[in-house]
Amino acid sequence: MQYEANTLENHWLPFTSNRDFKQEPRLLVKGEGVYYWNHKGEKLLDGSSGLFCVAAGHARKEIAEAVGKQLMEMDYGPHFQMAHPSSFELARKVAALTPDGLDYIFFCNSGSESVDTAIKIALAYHRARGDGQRTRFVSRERAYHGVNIGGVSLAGMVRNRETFGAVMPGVVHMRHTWSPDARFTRGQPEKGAELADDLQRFVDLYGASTIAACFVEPIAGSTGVLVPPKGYLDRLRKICDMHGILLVFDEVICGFGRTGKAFGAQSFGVTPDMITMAKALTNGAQPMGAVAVSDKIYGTIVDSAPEHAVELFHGYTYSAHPAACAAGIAALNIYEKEGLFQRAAELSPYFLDAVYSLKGIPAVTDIRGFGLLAGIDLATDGKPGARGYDATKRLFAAGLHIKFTGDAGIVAPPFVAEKSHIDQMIDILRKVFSQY
Ligand code: PXG
Repeated sequence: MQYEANTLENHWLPFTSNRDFKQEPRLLVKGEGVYYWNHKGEKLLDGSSGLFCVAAGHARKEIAEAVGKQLMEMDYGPHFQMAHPSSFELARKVAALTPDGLDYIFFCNSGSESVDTAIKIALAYHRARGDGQRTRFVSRERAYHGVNIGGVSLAGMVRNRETFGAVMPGVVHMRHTWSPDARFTRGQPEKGAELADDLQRFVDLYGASTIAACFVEPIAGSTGVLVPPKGYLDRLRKICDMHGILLVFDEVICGFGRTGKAFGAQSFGVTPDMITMAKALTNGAQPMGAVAVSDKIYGTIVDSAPEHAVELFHGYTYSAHPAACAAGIAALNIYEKEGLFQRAAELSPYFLDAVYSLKGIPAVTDIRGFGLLAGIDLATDGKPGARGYDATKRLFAAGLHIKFTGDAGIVAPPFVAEKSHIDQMIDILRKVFSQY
């Protein structure tokens, strides 16, 4: 196949310096296992599981076949006031993985949609209880909750917010949990649980009766893998419980084994009221997101509506798309059959040893890690993000795909990676980072 340069013009790439890209395109044309191939036929290791979604490795035949079969059987069916059986099967499988009591699954098409869906469910829940004045949301600095209006308002990344203004009113941000004192901590930092008291301060300032929900990623992924300090999530849970505030975990990256258990909620032993998820739900093979909702929230909203009435005025044309459900079922079957969450847990110490061996390279200023997820900070050079972008390109040229946000590289290998793949990834990282 020919990949002509002049065919690159019309696609406006997301989160990309389009002008620079078109000068020096990086096209991925094939994926298999832990590898990609680019348009020049060069093989690259996938050190970020695509964008943290391809947990079981690329080109899984079982998923491709299930999607193909579903499309031939029924390509599309409406989901408003009717359904197809596979969405119930997938919901049952997801609910079996979520913590006890989070048994209802609302499907959408991406992580961003799952966040905006959870915002709306939180508002609907309080309204159904006659508590409709709870419209304020608490989030956190350095959070990433997708790019839709709700998620951008919750997010704590300046570049994602500044162009779009204060679009959703009534969002306040707790401090993030990164601390210079905890640099190079492996796993959860000992100190910092008291940062959760920021939530209590908002209660004291605004009144609990105005706050609908508190959103956090158990591990803030996109902004460089900020692992929660010991006791931090427990403390958020306690403050939420004291004041009737819903706790939402955004597990779009953490979910489906990345932390060594099905969800971060289980790894950190804290159960939220809702979990947002996407990415590895289908192993990245079809676009899909979901929100797992507590029995209490589901029951309150559904039971408060008159009989025969729609209970929640929300949903998407492609909610629970049959092809996505087929991919989800096949992906979860692979995770179970191959024990991949367990494998992630078992591989984690080796992976973290390897990543932390990069400490000592002058340009590496911090490393954080948990499960099969690690963030590596590079010293800023010139403008923030310039070195991260440069590193992305150098790594790509050296045969490794790593996603950088700003100057933080996020390493998240597929769970099927062998130790030898981890070694190769670290060798390339060491070589490239040592050039700075
Ligand atoms: N919440 C979290 C915690 C995420 O990490 C989303 C929501 C949005 O998901 P969608 O499917 O709408 O993209 C995400 C997505 C990065 C990077 O550079 C992270 C994501 C996506 C793309 C790049 O770290 N996370």
